[in-house]
This record gives sequence, structure tokens and C-alpha cells, in this order.
Amino acid sequence: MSSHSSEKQPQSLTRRHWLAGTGLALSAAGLSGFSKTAMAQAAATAAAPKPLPPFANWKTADAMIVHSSSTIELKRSAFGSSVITPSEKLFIRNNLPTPDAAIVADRDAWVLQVEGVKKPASFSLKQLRAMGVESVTTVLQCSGNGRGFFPSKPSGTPWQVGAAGCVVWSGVPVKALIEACGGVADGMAFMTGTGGEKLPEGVDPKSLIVERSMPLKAFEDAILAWELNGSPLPLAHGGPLRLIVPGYTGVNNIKYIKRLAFTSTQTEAKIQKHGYRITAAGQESSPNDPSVWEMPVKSWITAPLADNGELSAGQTVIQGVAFGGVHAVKLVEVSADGGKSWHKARFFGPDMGKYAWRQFSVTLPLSAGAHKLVSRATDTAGNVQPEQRLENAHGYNNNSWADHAVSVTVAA
Ligand SMILES: Nc1nc2c(c(=O)[nH]1)N[C@H]1C(S)=C(S)[C@@H](COP(=O)(O)O)O[C@H]1N2
Ligand SMILES: [Mo]
Repeated sequence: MSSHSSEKQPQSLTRRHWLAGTGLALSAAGLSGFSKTAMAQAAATAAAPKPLPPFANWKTADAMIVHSSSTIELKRSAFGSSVITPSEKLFIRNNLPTPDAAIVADRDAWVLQVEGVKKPASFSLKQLRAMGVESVTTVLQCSGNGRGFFPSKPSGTPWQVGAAGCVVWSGVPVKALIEACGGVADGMAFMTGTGGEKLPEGVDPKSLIVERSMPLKAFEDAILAWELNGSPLPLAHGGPLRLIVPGYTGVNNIKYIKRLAFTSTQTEAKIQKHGYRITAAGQESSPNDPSVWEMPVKSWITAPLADNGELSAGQTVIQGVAFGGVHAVKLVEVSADGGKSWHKARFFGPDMGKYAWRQFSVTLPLSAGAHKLVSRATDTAGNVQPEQRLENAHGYNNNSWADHAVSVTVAA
């Protein structure tokens, strides 16, 4: 298991240390009755929601599930009915410690190195801003979103549906940058982005660096973004500058990007060679396994949910989100009987382009009793969201409609 996908949670280690320490001290004092109370209190502490880490303390706390200080997801009940996910509700995933806030103190001074072009050059953010501006709405989704539904419990964060959001990015198109650099150099097959995190000394940089390669064609609609939802890109989401590759899973959207290179081969970084690949369950990842790049078509219901109070019998509005990765989503069908019969949903709200998700809704009569609500999306290329997940060792790309079912009970 690579350090990138194991998503270690230092907090739980700390808690275990603390518990061990407490147990020792109490047994030494022979206070077994008190020890039980202490253990009960410790258990309650363990179950209490973790607080937001300081760099993300501006998030809407009651809308988020804090798995660790670097893995924070949106609750299924908190998606709302607006196509755009407010930045305060956008999930966070950092593979390395978040860089110091000093990097967003003077945003314009941030420097991007461009390589593998006819005229390699470095550009400050100030210079990039002068090269043009475009905006694109994309679904940003972690490759492991839905991992929590794998019965095999792959290691890594057990995300449910909330490691995803639909947001607006603004910045300069990569195409414009390439043009300014005289075009892509001959023989290049990949676009490679490098994260600007400072790496610890004495460690092989390849083992830690967040550097990802993707097929060259990915540059077509990619942008180097400095704004998120109309505000300067927060540090938590990769400010001052981030690579946005529409339709590709989260990890390919390099935060704090310091180098954009066109390369003939994929990077040798561990996160590329062994991380983020679709590996057969029980096998070690190999560079021959397919890389996690384009997102598959997917949808999920966001309301009603079992924890939103009792439903009464009758017409019920069922809603959710659907997207097609690099293709627009074309159709969503909803079933209230676990997939036996399907009803066409309608899209509502603005269409923000093919890389955005669409909100869907359908009103169905629900009788008293238990119902299993599921949704199934189809994209414009004809890909249909499958019933079963694609089993894989690390729990990537789960788009199974069965796994994303919602069970509700309607009162008699
Ligand atoms: N430089 C850098 N870029 C990164 C990461 C990272 O750790 N460092 N994490 C990646 C992963 S795995 C995901 S899912 C997304 C998360 O983006 P967000 O935190 O803005 O939601 O960023 C990606 N880009
Ligand atoms: Mo991710």
C-alpha cells in the first residue's frame, strides 16, 4: 500500500497513545472503578466528531464529515439544490501536509515552470493573469469517492458520496500557455503536473511528490486556475495556482502547481507508478494497471434520506446529482423499488456545461413501508452507470448504482 493511498490518520494514533498512557497510570493507582469511567469517557471522545483543522476552519462545520485533518467530506444530506457547491462545502483531500499559508500571502509572486514546449519558460502568476482568462465549471471528485461502499474495505478513506463537488474555476487555459511557449515539443505524449509542497529532506522525492501524468489530449480543456467560485483560490484547494483537468478524477487536478511539463513518458513518481491504478483485488499495484484518469458516469440521490425525518405516504420529490466525466450527462432514471422499475427524471437548474453535474428530480408516489431509492445515469456517449462496482484493490471509481442506494421508510 502506498503512502499516498493509505491516508494515515495521525490523530487516531495520538488517541491510542493517550489511551495507553491513561490505562497505565490508572492501573498503577489501582482505581479500577474510576478506570471504567475514564474508559467510557475516552470512548465518547472517540465517537465525537473531529473538529475542522485550522486551515479549513472556514468550512461549514455541520455539513462536513472530518475523517482526518487532510480528508474531509460533505454529508450526503448537505448537497442542497444549487448546481454550484459553495466553497465552504467542498471536500478536502491532501496527500501531504498542507503548505504554509505564506504561499498565498503574495499570490502574484507564485512561479510556474513550463517544460516540454518549444520555448520552455517560467511565468509568475502575475504574468499568467495577463495571458487571458477563462472559466469552467467541473465536478471535482476524489478517485476514492464511494470507497466506503466496497465490502472488501480497501485501505484509504472510506468516502461515501461527499468527496465531490461542482464548482467554477477561473484562470488561463493551458492552450493559451502552450501557444505562448511556441507549442508542445515533438514526441510528447503526456501532460505532467507537479505539486509545490515542500518535501522533507533525506527522503526520495519520487516516493512522496504529488506529480501526475495524463494523456496529452487532457490539455485541450485544462486551465490553470487562480479563482474558485469567484474568489481567490483558497490554500486548502490549491491556491495560489491549480491545474484543473475537466472530467478527470481529483488527484489529476494538481494543487499549488509549480511545474507543468509535456513529457514523452509518465512520471516516475510513486503516486503515478503505483498509486491511483485500477489493480485487481488482492494484487500489488503495477505500472501496467490502468491509471485513474477520466471519471466514469455516475449519479446519486441526495434527498430524501433516512436521517431527514419520517416520510409520509404520497407524492415524494426525489432528487440528486448526475455527471458524465468527460461527457455530458444525458439521462437519469430513478427507481423506488431497488432497480426493478425505472422512471425518467428531469434535470433542473442551470446547465453549466458538459463537465458540470446536473441536478435531477422526479416525483413518485411512495406507499407506506420500506423503499430502496436508486438512480442510474447515462452520458452522451451512451455509457450507462452500472449496477455493480468495478472491484479493485484500492477502491477507486465506484459508480455502482446499487452501492449508492438510499433506504427510506414511509410511515403508515
Ligand atoms: N499538490 C497536490 N495536489 C493534489 C493533492 C495533493 O495532495 N497535493 N491531492 C489530490 C487529490 S487525491 C484530490 S481528491 C484533490 C482534492 O482537491 P480538494 O482538496 O481541493 O478537494 O486534489 C488533488 N491534488
Ligand atoms: Mo483523491
